[in-house]
Amino acid sequence: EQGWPELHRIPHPPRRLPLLGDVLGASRTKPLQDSVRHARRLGPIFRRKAFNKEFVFVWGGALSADLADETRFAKHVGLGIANLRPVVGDALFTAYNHEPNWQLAHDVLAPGFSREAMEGYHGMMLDVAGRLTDHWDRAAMAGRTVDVPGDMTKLTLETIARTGFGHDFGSFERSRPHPFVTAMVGTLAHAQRLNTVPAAFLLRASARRNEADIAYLNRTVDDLVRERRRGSGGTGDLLDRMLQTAHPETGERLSPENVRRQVITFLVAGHETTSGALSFALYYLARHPDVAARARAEVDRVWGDAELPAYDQVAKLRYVRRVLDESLRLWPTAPAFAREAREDTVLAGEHPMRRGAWALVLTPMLHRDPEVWGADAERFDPDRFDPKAVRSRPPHTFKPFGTGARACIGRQFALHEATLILGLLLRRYALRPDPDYRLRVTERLTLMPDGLRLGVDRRTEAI
Ligand code: MNH
Repeated sequence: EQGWPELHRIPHPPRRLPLLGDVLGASRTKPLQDSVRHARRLGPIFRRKAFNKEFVFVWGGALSADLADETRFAKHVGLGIANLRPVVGDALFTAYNHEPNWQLAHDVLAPGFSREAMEGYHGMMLDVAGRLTDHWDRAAMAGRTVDVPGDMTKLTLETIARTGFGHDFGSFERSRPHPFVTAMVGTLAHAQRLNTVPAAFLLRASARRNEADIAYLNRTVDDLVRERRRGSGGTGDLLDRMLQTAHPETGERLSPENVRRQVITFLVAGHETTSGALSFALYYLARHPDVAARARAEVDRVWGDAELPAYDQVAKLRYVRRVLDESLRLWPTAPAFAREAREDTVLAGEHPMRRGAWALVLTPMLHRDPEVWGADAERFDPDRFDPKAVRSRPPHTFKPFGTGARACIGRQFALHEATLILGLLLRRYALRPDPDYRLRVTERLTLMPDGLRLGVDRRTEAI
């Protein structure tokens, strides 16, 4: 029963393959969307069996809100995240709650996401955005469509590399993704595969490639750190904090091995999910010209004819932010997080759990719970995030950034960057969707709209 004394009361799919559980029936490359399909049939809490283990999934609003209670539950490092431990060990994202390096790194790096720090990144974000718009201007001129996820990935990788580490990957000068991105995608896909492929020998080739990918990530980061140590330091960015800042109370510092793991973590966590969020938002903006027109009118009004927005002018794009929130509601690009019981407890007064028992919160389904979001939960509607509508919903029912002490440290960074970019793009271009495109979502732990291309035209009407 694995920590759930009344597991038998939790529904599960029909078991056609008693030994392998549900796995072989599952889509190997789209485990999340496969779970979503089960969720729709089985209800707000259900279980699946894989490799003879039971995994409990939760998505009902009331159950998920109960799991957000930090006095009884905490982050669980399992499944996809645990599979990344060989890459990034006890760095922030993958640390177990009890590992001392979590608190140390959290306290040292949190000031890197303060308002003052963010204000310092703003100018660099604008510089990187300029490389994107140069690229899109050329496409517009030539009448070529743009590769949305590809370009958003270049943008967000350059942004975190530049603001966090003073590094330039030169993504926009390349026709193919930077090898760092290829290696990163490789390790994420391998981590996902470990959950869906039933026997290690089937993964021998993938595991070998994974070793090479990890070695490449390590090498890239070691070079970057060496360069910084040789030079006179950066501008007080994340890397400076990692290398120079001692813990305010204990005086402790991050070890070189830990710095390497943190740098990889931030380069990966700091761009992959934001890239997906921007891509989904652009998909919806292109599909909903009324929404795009309203958002564009807001940008014109708030930014006026200033050539580039000031830091404060980004958070004032309230409607653009709602477009982003609504995109993250339907496609939260980090689509699940796990919670474990700190002590023996009863989930939502119904399901006893022993200390250490855990469940996976399926965010895309939590964000579609009809009891929270209404019968039209599948419909894209940014007005769901106007302040009155937000106040009318129960707490802990919108969780694209996770929850509690281990929630996303980069949330403000991602929101500032994404709102800024959407504002700049809306102001500069009209978006032309391909009428034949049907949304396909690829998975490599994170979500991304596959093959999304858009036509872009420079706007001609007066601002
Ligand atoms: Mn982010 C944790 C989603 C952008 C760095 N992030 C999380 C979690 C979610 C998440 C969900 C919690 C996972 C869990 O409970 O197991 N993050 C996102 C999304 C975006 C995002 C949807 C963009 C949109 N994240 C960013 C950016 C950075 C970043 C940008 C860095 C600049 N995230 C992190 C780190 C953690 C994290 C680091 C781990 C925090 C911790 O455990 O202390």
